[in-house]
Amino acid sequence: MTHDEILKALYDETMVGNAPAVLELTNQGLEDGLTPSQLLFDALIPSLEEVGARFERGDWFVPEMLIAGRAMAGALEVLRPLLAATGAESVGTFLMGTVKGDVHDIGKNLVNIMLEGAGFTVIDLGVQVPPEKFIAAIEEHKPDIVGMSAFLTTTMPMFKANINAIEKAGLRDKVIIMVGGAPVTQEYADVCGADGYAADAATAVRRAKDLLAAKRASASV
Ligand code: B1M
Repeated sequence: MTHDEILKALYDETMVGNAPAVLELTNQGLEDGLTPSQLLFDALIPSLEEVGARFERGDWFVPEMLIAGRAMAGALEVLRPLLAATGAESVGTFLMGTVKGDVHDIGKNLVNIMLEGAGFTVIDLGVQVPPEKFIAAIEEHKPDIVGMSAFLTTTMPMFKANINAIEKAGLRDKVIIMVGGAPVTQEYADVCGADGYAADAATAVRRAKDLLAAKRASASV
């Protein structure tokens, strides 16, 4: 198979949720010299975007989204060690979770992988994380940055609820807060009182590093 054929097959098999084929094509692509980024950005992510578009049009339903998501998650497990750094000194601690009421985690997991790849220590609280769990984890792990993902317009208000709870617990000035997820915008992040927003995993890493550098610089003057 040519590289284009592998990418096309990976796109197609992810869309129909054929997890064994997705795993095989991911491994085959890597063996044939495709990079993890090509597999992600030229096949896996566009495929899930198309699944979402079909769901939105009413052509496909939740089970189709579910099996496509599972197939993508299997591929991510193969790509994780290739994208994540090995043995690099930690540049900071990032506490991450998908907000209460929301079970989407593929995007969050991808952000985590890219953060690990950039040298962050990532503590992942999983999905459906309520405010009290964020607070307990901030107290326990003392992270530099708290990241929250929301993928539904109905769960985005949890950002503000979490930030209010963090403020009430007296922890707001101890952490940088970043938000993200498919429906989130910079404007929404500003309204919630977050310190940072990013539209995708690569930008999230850059933004995290910039925010941390700015905080450390202001602390040292
Ligand atoms: Co659902 N879902 N889903 N879903 N799902 C979406 C999000 C949706 C956009 C589909 C659509 O209508 N087009 C829509 C939300 C509409 C809206 O509110 N605006 C939707 C819906 C409606 C629902 C349900 C309500 C459906 C129902 O039951 N009727 C339901 C809700 C369940 C719940 O959470 N309570 C539901 C359920 C599910 C499944 C469980 C079946 C499955 C999730 C599987 C899983 O995650 N383990 C699923 C899936 C797979 C999707 C789509 C198809 C794919 C999501 C995905 O993984 N994308 C999605 C459609 C779409 O997004 N196009 C959809 C790939 C991923 C790499 O991208 O998630 O955007 P993304 O992550 C990006 C950025 O957002 C960013 O970086 C990531 C990597 O680049 N980012 C951050 C993420 N977090 C960040 C944090 C940061 C910074 C950047 O800083 C901290």
